[in-house]
Formats: sequence, structure tokens, C-alpha cells
Amino acid sequence: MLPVWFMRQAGRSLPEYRELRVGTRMLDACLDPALASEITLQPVRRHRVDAAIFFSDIVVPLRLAGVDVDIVPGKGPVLASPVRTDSDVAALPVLAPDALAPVVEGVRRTVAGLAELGHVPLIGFAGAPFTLAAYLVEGGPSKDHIRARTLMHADPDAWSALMAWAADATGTFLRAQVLAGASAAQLFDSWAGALSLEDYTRHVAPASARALSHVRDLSYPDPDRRTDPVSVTPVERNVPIVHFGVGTGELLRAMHDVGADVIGVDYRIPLDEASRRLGNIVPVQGNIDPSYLDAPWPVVEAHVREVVERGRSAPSHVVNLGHGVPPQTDPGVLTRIVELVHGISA
Ligand code: 1CP
Repeated sequence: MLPVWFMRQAGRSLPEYRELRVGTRMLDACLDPALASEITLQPVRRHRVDAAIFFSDIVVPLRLAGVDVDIVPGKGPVLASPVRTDSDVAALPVLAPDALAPVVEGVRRTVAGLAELGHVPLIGFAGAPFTLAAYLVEGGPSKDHIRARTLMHADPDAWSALMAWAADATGTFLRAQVLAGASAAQLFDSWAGALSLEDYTRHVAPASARALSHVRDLSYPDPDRRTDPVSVTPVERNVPIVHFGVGTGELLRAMHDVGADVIGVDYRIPLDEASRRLGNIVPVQGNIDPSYLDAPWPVVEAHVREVVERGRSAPSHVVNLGHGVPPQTDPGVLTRIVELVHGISA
């Protein structure tokens, strides 16, 4: 059966999420283990998706390291003091693994809850160093990330120190989730599409590889092969790593080369073309265009069928959106897409 889940499935589009979140700030919700795990389970119960994604945010490790960052409703992550010089970079606090206790507890509770829903796997995630740097240097959301990209060229030493710091903070966050029970890891380099291939390869890819080195060695017992029929030892698999960015059609191969197993594709290029660019040897995830979700059902259905068809040219395909669920989406459409995808592949 084709697996399907949705980026940003936990949250905004669900009335049960909006109800739970009343009176709690976004980052406080992320750091409340009971709340974070309940919010993570909501879309699994409702849509019967094949994976949960942990309710958190890419800036959580920054906050836990002691960086003054908040998530402002309707805007996104905002920093009290942007990081713009080499001394700003040198002053960044190191993330202590102990500070991740609320994340570890949240993941443990979530995995226990998912066991009751049929052992649905949990995806842990983190932001890639460039996407984190885009917020750290700009001080908040931006369109072209120009200050971050200027720092990259104007002061390459400060830039690489910033990227190394971000790689270790985000890698530590990702590792904690996997060790607490997440069975896959997704690295979001949402804003990498702002970079040329050359800048990505020189100034960003080494840090993304460093972030992933924090989880590369981790494995889990294969649930389908709990014991090997010959040796009677459990079969261990490496934790699969998914790497996703928006507008990264030119970067797909380079994003695979940092050590990813699966490439998440946004909605701007068809999956067969993405797979071709990846040499037809890489599993892909994607790429239903979120703008279809509000269209009449026959239009949605035709689009989903086309995505599934084009995904057949890759060695395997995890159906997802080409970016996050828009907040105004009718959640009923998401449930119907899950039923459709499971029906096509049954
Ligand atoms: O109060 C709210 O409900 C705020 C909305 C919200 C939510 C639900 C934000 C603020 N973050 C989140 C949770 C979140 N963030 C998840 C939850 C799990 C799920 O997918 O269901 C995930 C995976 C993220 C990751 C994240 N945060 C990314 C990468 C994924 C992507 O969408 O590209 C990015 C870029 C962020 C930063 C961020 N956090 C929140 C917003 C609105 C933004 C983007 C701001 C911008 O445009 O720059």
C-alpha cells in the first residue's frame, strides 16, 4: 500500500487543535509533553495517515539552547536579537542535551499513544542549518533571505561558524527524537530554494551533512523482520532520513548527496522529473499541490491520481503535499485523499 501523510498535518487546519491551543503560546505548546503528544496524535486518529510527525518547530532547539526566540501568531519565528556578526555567532549558547527533556518526554508519550493506534511510525524532524540561519540572521521570516545570503559571501568564516553551530543544535534535537522512539527523521531545508547550486554545495551542504551525522548511526529493529530466520538475531535498519526543501528542483541531487535516503519534492516539478534528476534510484516524497485542496473534489482526485502515477517512476513513493497544509483547508479533504491513495494502491 502507498503510504501517505501530510506536512503540517498536526495543527492549524484541525478544529480539535485550535481548541487545545487556546491560551497557550506556540513554543509553550511544543514544550508541554502531554499537549505536544496529543496534538501529534490528532491527525492520525482523524485521517488514518500512515505516519505521525512530532508536533514541534524547527526553532525549538534554538529556544532550548537559550536563544531569545518566539513564534508570533500569524507571522512565525522572531528573534529578539538577530545574529549578524562574528561576535554574535561566537556568543551563541551551546544546546545542552539535558535541555531536551521535554522533547524526549513528548516523543515517548507519542510513541506510546501511536502503539495503541496500530504502531503508526513517528517522524522526528529538524530544520536544516541554512533554514535556521535564514531566521537567525534576518531576525524573522523574510522573502529572499538576503541578509543571510550576504553574510555567506561577506564573511565566510562567520558564516561557517554559524552553520556549524546550527548543525550541532539541530542535529542534537533530531537525535534526541530518534533515541526517544521516532522511526524516521526529516530535515526541512525549506528555504534552500533561494540558493544557487554552487552556493548550496559550497556554503550549505557540508553543514547539512554535519547535522545528519548526528543521526546517521542510529538504527531500529525492523518490525517486519523481528527475528532473522537464519541467525535468530533481530534485523536492524538504519533510521531513514527524508530531506525536503521548497523550490529546490535544481538542488535535488545535492540534497540527496548530504546523506539523505528519501527526497521530499515540492509541487513545482513533477515527481517523474524529480526522480529522473535523482537518477531514478531514490525514493521520493510528495507532491500534491496544496492549492488544489480547496478545489472541487473531482479536480483534487484527478490531481492526486496524477501525482501517484508520476511517482511510479521512482523506486518508491511516500505520498504527501508539496508543502504544508494551508490553515483554511477543510480537513475532510485530507481524510478523503488518504482513502483515495489507499484505495488506488490496494
Ligand atoms: O500557532 C500556530 O499554530 C503557529 C503555526 C505553526 C505550527 C502549527 C508554526 C509557526 N509551527 C508549527 C508547527 C510545525 N512547524 C510543525 C508541526 C508538525 C506538522 O508538520 O504537522 C513542523 C514540521 C514545523 C516545521 C517548520 N517551522 C518549518 C519547516 C516546514 C515548512 O513548512 O517549510 C518552518 C519553515 C518553520 C518556521 C515556522 N514556524 C511557524 C511558522 C508560521 C513558520 C514559517 C514562517 C515563515 O514563513 O518564514
